[in-house]
Amino acid sequence: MERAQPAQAAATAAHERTGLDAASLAGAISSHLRYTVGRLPALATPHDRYLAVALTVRDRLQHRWAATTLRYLQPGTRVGCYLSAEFLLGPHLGNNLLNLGIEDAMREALASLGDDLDTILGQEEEPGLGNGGLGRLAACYLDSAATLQRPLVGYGIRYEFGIFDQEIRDGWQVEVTDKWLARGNPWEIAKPEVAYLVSWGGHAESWRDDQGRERRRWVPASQVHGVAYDTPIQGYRVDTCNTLRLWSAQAVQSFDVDAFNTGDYYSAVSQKVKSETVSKVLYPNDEPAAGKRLRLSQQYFLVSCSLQDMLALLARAGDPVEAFADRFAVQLNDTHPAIAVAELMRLLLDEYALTWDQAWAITVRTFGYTNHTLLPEALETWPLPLFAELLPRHLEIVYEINARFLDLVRARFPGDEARVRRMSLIGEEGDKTIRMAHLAVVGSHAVNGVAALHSALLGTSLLRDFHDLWPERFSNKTNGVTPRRFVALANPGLRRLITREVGDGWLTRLEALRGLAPHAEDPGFRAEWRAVKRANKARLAAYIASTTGVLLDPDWLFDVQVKRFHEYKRQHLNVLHIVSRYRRLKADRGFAPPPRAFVFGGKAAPGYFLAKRIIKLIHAVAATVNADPEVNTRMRVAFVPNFNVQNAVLVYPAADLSEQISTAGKEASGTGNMKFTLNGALTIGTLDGANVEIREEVGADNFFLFGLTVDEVARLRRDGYRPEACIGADGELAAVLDLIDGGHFSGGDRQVFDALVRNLRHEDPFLVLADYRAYLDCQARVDEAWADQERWTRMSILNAARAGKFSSDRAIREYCDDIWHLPPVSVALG
Ligand code: NBG
Repeated sequence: MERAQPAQAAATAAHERTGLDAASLAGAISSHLRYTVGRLPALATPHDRYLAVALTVRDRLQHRWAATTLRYLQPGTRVGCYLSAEFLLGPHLGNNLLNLGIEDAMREALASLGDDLDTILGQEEEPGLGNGGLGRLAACYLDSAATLQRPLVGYGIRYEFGIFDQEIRDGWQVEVTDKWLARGNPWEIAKPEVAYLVSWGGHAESWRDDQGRERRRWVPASQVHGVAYDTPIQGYRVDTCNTLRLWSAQAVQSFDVDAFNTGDYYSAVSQKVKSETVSKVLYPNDEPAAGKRLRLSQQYFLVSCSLQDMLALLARAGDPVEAFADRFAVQLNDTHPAIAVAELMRLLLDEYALTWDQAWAITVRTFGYTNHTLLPEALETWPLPLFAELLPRHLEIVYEINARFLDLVRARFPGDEARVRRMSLIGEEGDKTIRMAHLAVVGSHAVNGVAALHSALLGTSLLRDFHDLWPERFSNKTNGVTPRRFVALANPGLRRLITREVGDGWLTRLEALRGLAPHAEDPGFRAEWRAVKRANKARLAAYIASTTGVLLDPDWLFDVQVKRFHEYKRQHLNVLHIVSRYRRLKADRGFAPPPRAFVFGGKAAPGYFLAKRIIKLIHAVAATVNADPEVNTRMRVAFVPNFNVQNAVLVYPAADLSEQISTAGKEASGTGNMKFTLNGALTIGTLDGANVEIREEVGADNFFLFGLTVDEVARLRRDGYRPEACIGADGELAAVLDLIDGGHFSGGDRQVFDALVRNLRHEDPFLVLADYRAYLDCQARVDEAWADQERWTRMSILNAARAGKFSSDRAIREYCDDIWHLPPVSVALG
C-alpha cells in the first residue's frame, strides 16, 4: 500500500478541521465523537452528538478567529472594547452555522450519519449571562460588529450561574439555579495563561520612587485571579471572527499562608472558596440596582481584568502607554462598569507613573458611556463606607476627580452651589454615596441614550446639568437587533419569502426590506405572508401546549407581551383589558369580538413582590378563562415559562400584535418591540422609547397608538394624580378591579391580589388606571382591523418592510463612526 506523503497528510488533516462540505463535516463529527467527546457512536446520547457537532463547527471558526486576532495585534489597529456585566448570547450552534453559511451542508452531514439537525440544536444549553434587554443588546452588537468587520472585543464575566430558570408552580414563579456549565461548554476556550490579579481592601499609602517623586500606592488585603475564557463571535459570511472574553475568578495559589501554617487548613480552603464567589452568579435584578458588596466586587473584577488585559496587549504590540486611547475605545454598557474610570486612572498613575493631567486626558479620550434607564431606582450609587472599605485607593482618586470637576463647575457657574451639589460625584443627601452615573459622564468623552426620546429626556432631566456643561458630549444611538438571529434563524419561512422577493442582501442591509412594500398590494403575496405567520403560530401553539397544556388556535389573533416583569412595563394593564373582555363576554352573549390568544412571558426579579403577584394574576385569570366554555371559544390566556433566547425565537415570529405599553418616559428603548415589528407584528403601544421611532418608520396608520404622552404624564403628576378619580369615572374599570380583589380568579381568596389591586387603587405609580380607557378603546380598533384580514396583512407587510432602521448593524455603525472611530478591518485567511 502506498503511504500518503507528509504534506498531503497534513492537508487532509487540516481539511478535516476546516472543510465546509457535508462529507468533511460528517467525518469531523464522527472523529470528534470518538476521540474528543470519547463516546462510541452506538452509545452516544444526543448531547454527546451535539458536543461533537459543536466542536466540529468550532474548528471551522478557529482559523478565522486566529487570523482576526493576529490582525488586531498589528501596530496601529484600533480596537473597541465593549465592557458589559451582561451578554445574553443565546444558543451558538444555529447562529454559527448561519454565519458560516453551512446550514445545508450540516443538515446533509447529519442525515448521512442518521442524525438530524433539529434534535442536535435542541440539545444546547443557552448561556444566560444576562437579565434582559441590556444583555441581549450587547450580544446583538457583538454579532453586528463582527459582521461589519469592526474590531470589537466584548469583555464580561463568566458567571457560573446565569439568570435563573423560571418554573411555574401553582401559578407562582419559582427560581431554579441555572447550571449552564454542568455538561461542559464547547464554545469557550480557557486561557489560563491570560490571568490578572485583582485586589480588594487594605489601604493606600505614600512612597517615594527612585526619581524622588512622591507617589501613592495601594496595599490591598486580598486578591483573586481573573482567568480569561474566550468565545468566538463569527461575523455573517465574512472571515472576521471576533472575541468575547469572559473572566472567571480563581483563587491565587498562595492563599492565606498563615492560616495554613498554623494548621487551619479548612479555613484556608474556605478563604479560597470565598474568593472565587465573585464570578459565581449573575444578579437577577433587571433594573433596580442591587447595592450589594458582592455586586461591587463583580463590577470591579470585570473592569480591572479587562483594563489590565488592554494594557498587556498594548505592551505586546510595543506601544507606549501614552498611546492607550489611540489603540482602545472602551464603551461602558450602563454604569455597571463605570468604576473603570477610577481604575484606569489608578493604573496610569500608580503603575505607570503618569501625571494626573496625562492620565486624565487618556481616560476621557478612552471612555464612552451608554445610559440605559431613567428610572431613579435603577441608578447605581454605592454607600461610601462600602466603597472605601473595598476600594480605598479608588476612593482617593474619585475624590480628586470630583474636586477638579467641581472647580470646573464653579468656574462655569459661579455662585451656583445648588448645581455643584447636584453634580457632585458624591451624594450627600442622607448617607454619603458614590454616584456612578456622574463618574461615568465625567470620565467619558461621549454619552448616549438608546432611543431618540430617551436621549432627549436624558439631556433635559436626569443628566441635564451635565448637558448644560458639555452639550457636545451627548448623542443618541437608537438600539437595534440582529436580523440574522431574530429574523433569519427565528423565522425560516419569512426568510425564504423575503429572499425570494428582494434577494438575500437584506441580511446585511436591512433597509432592503423596503422592497417588500409594493407586494403589500398583491393579494397572492398577502396570502403567502399569512401562511408563514400561521405556520409560526402553529409552531408556538405546539410549544405552549407541550410546556403548559394550554391549547391555542393558530387562526386566532395572537396578542403577545414578552419581557421582564416590571410595574412600569404594565403587564397589569394588559390583564385589566383581558378581564374587561372576559366580563363583557360573560355579561353579553351578543358580544362577539374576533377570538384572541393572549400570550405572556418573562421573569420577575426574585425579590420583586408586585411583579411576582402579576405573574400569579395572569395564571389565575388564565385558569378561569381557559376553563370556561362560555368564553374560551373567544379568548384564551397562556404564559410561556422561562422566557429566554431559545424560546424567544419561537415567540416573536408568531405574534400578530406586539404589546409595548409602558408608561411614557419609562422604557428607555425596548428591543423586543423591534423584533416583533421585523417579524410582521403590529404594535399596540405608547409614545415611549423606540416605539416613537417605530411608529415614525412604519407610519401612524400602521401602528395602534394610545395613552398619555411624556408631557401629559408630567402634567398629571404635577396636578396631583388620583387613581380613585379614574375608578369613580369608569364603571367598567371599577367592576374589573372588584372582580380581581373580590377573589373571582382566586377561588374566593381576597388576600392574594389585595396588595396589587390596593396599589393600583390608591397609588398607581405607573398610571395604569389613567391609561385604561384609552387602552381599551385602542384594543377595539385592533379588533376592527383584524376583522379585515386583507387590511391587517397589508399593515403587517408594511411594518416589516419599513423596519430596516432597527438593525443592530445600523446602530453599531453609528457607534463605530461617531464614538469609537473604528473603520472596518478586513481579515485575510493565511
Ligand atoms: C434597558 C432598558 C430597555 C432597553 C435596554 C437596552 C436596563 C438598565 N435598561 O428599554 O430598560 O431597551 O436597556 O438598551 O436594563
